[in-house]
Amino acid sequence: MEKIFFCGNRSFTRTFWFRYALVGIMIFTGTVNVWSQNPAQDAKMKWFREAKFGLFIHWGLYAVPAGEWKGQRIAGIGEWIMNRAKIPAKEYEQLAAQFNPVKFNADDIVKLAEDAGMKYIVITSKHHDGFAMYHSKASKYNIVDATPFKRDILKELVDACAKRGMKLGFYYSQAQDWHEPNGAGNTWDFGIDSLKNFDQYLRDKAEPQVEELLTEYGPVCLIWFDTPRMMNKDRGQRFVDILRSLQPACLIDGRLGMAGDYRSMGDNRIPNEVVREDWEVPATLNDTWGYKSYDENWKTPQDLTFKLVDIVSKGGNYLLNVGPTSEGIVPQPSQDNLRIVGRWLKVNGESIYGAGPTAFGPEFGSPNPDTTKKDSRGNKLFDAKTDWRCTTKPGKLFIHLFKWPSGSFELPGISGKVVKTYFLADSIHQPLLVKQENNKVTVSLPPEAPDKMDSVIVFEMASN
Ligand code: FHN
Repeated sequence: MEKIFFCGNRSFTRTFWFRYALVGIMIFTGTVNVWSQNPAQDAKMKWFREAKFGLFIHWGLYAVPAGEWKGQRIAGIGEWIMNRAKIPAKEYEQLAAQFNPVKFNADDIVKLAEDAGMKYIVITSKHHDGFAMYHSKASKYNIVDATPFKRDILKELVDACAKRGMKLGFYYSQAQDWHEPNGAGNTWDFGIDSLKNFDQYLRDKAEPQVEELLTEYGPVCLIWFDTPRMMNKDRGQRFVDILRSLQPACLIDGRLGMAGDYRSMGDNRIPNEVVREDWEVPATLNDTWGYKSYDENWKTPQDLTFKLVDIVSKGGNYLLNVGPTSEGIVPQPSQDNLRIVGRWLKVNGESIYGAGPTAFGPEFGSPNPDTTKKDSRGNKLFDAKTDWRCTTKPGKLFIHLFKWPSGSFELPGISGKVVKTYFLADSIHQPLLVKQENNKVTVSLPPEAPDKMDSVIVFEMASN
């Protein structure tokens, strides 16, 4: 029978700890940090694996109604208002005449991403409503030809990103297009999707528009396809061919309808444990992507910091969204909360950018013993623990403490020799008092957490 070890109020078997100790040894020596595939793919994924944190921008005509239609608040996410309120395409189209975001300043947005510590931006070039936020030749339904604003905001963002060394990618709704009779999704004007000539829509609009994005806007770091309704292998492959021929370095997300360069998790869905491949979680700051004037359900900076660390410790990237208003302003709470995370990252960025996942695992929690219980989506329950997380770099463990322990912190399952321990925020790296015995390290801690959001302790490990 296996011996049981206790940690806090949980118990683990010897095999369990042995498994994590082994993983730990590999990370300390730098042999695993990214999910090695093949050298060409590794080179292509390099910036993404380093970046870890990106800014998503959902911006379009839906910012004008901002969640209300004809005096009624429309339930659900703001950019879906056309669908939720079943607004006829001819009526929704008229929003373009009111779209005049004179306060938009590309440099301010890129600066916000930079202040937040984000390394890439992905903006909606065309969402499901079919409206292009750039000067498209394939469809006059675009920001330059159809609005009084007449400015190509993607061009402005390209220039602002180039100035600040920020990577830029484009969200493109390849399948749903509620403005087009043959696009997927608009059943209230154009009837059921299965009777549409979907390939004609793809050939006339979606494929030419993706070509435009890849030829007129310089190097594009990724195309973020979404909701692959009606997509099949042939249709997906046509987009892959366009991308590979025009910009082979451009990444494809996980929602094209066939394999991309990385996996896109569900919206706001952080996996329970480490996922050993390239992945990203798209997430909201409140409960909508496109601006809704009355959605004030903001996540706190503490929560955002925890989520960022949680995601990195599981091997992924965090793509966090803002929804600018119809004037082109990012809501103040979004700006404030992102900048607080950015200030934490300025001090603790070494533990995030280019960092690998945890060397442990038990800190995430464990599946609920009652396997018959399910969450609202039908998934088995997981009892998550949130006291601490671990991110790694060769030779270093970064222990993120979210709940400050009294007196000391115990880290079981370490087989290598700890040579130095200090707070990452401490510029002189003053050593902390450490005791190491029987694969367990105990660090003595001051009474108060140096950082209320997340105090990071660095463990430097001996190379053998
Ligand atoms: O339907 C869209 C939604 O509007 C939003 O763009 C999100 C972002 O991940 N993607 C789809 C739903 O998953």
